[in-house]
Amino acid sequence: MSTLLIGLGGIGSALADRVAAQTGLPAFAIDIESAAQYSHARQLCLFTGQSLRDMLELTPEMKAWLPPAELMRSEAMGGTCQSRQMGRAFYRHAMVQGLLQPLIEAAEDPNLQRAVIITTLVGGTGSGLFMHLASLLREKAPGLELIGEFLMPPNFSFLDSTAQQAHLEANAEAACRELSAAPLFDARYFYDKRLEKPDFSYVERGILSHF
Ligand SMILES: Nc1nc2c(ncn2[C@@H]2O[C@H](COP(=O)(O)OP(=O)(O)O)[C@@H](O)[C@H]2O)c(=O)[nH]1
Ligand SMILES: [Mg+2]
Repeated sequence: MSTLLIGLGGIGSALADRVAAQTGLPAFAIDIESAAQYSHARQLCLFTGQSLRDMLELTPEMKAWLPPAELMRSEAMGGTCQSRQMGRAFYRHAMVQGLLQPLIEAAEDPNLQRAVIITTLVGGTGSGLFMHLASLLREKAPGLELIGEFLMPPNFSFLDSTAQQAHLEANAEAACRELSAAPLFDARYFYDKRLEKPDFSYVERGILSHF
């Protein structure tokens, strides 16, 4: 079956790259900035050098749903800082700038039958934009089968900060509510490991076992 892998965020991108290396499948790695060099996946970076404030000037419709607090967080920290709204802002901006065109072209290939989106639901990037990306794929390729390979909060029990843990749970819950409101995916969840460090090789093996 003709399949495209799409990794979102840092962990999703790394996993998509490793699965692509072992299967030979085409893959995209979508993240805010280029944090790593991938051997197989094509990288699409959503950060264009503009601050969130500049992005808002270019795409003012985002003001309707982007809270001012996210602007301050962005100025202080960069990235999406575990904020799903920031992930969504980067996605909207990238769409307006045409940055996702290579992915749209790959999705529109009439021979493509399936897209597998690999992401954690706990952060800001993948969790914030995966539903928007799925809607886009549905629009561009209505017959495409969509599979979600999702990492859930228990995978991150190694994080010692309670504040960070709270974000993980809230983000995953919000993402799951969106999923149940618009069930675009045949979803598979990875949640049953108590990891002592960020080693997601069991997820990689799990995804590979689905092919
Ligand atoms: N301590 C630690 N935390 C990590 C590591 N990788 C990911 N995380 C945590 O896992 C969350 C999700 O990771 P990531 O894939 O980057 O999410 P996204 O890019 O926002 O979609 C991050 O917000 C971090 O809290 C790591 O190597 N070490
Ligand atoms: Mg990240």
